[in-house]
Amino acid sequence: MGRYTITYFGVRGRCGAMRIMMADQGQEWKEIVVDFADWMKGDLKATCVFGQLPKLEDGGFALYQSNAILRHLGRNHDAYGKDGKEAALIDMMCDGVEDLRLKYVKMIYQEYDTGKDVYIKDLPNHLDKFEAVMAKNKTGFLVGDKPSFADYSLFEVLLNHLVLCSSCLDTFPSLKSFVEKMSARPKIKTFLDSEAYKQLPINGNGKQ
Ligand code: 6SG
Repeated sequence: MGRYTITYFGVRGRCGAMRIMMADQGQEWKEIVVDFADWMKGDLKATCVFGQLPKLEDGGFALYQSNAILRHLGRNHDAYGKDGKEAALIDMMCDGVEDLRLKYVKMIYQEYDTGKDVYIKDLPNHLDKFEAVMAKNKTGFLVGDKPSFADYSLFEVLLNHLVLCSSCLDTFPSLKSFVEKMSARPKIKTFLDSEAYKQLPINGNGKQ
């Protein structure tokens, strides 16, 4: 077993990107899967800084908030840019992905039946921003010339959107190529092909 432990529900949810990142960075990690009935007892919730999961343990160090966890992994595994400016741009892109992720989560959990079609129709107005950055950088990554935690977050959110709408990247060649190349990275491919990944639903309410 490696240095990391993830405590989370049995979904991809807010752990999708960090798992892909750990896999690609050659890390092994332990999963503690919490079922909802246990969670409702409240004992674990009471120990969480914001009363929520995921939790990452790095040795004896505990961390909450999925994007803080991605940043921590970025620092640990040299996936946070080569200097302060690159790091700032990576932060900016991660926050941009978070804005899209929040819209997606709201649609999935609150308005799937009534809002899915409108969401898909509006999606190009969000994806085009990432397409422009990816096309401009020309390296196949958002910032610099190797994957940062923001790339893993974008990649994972795009995989989820391809499940929602399989044609959503057809008009975005740089994003399409990004997804193909990330999917083909050997350690990512092995992880995405694993039962451990495939058996987990994307979201906690069964919608996708
Ligand atoms: C839910 O929202 O999975 N954490 C969630 N929910 C439980 O009591 N800003 C932070 C971050 O880390 C957001 C954390 C996030 O980025 S993630 C949490 O802790 C709580 O608040 C989405 C997810 N949902 C699935 C799930 C399984 C058990 C509880 C939530 C399905 C939905 C409700 C019951 C079963 Fe369910």
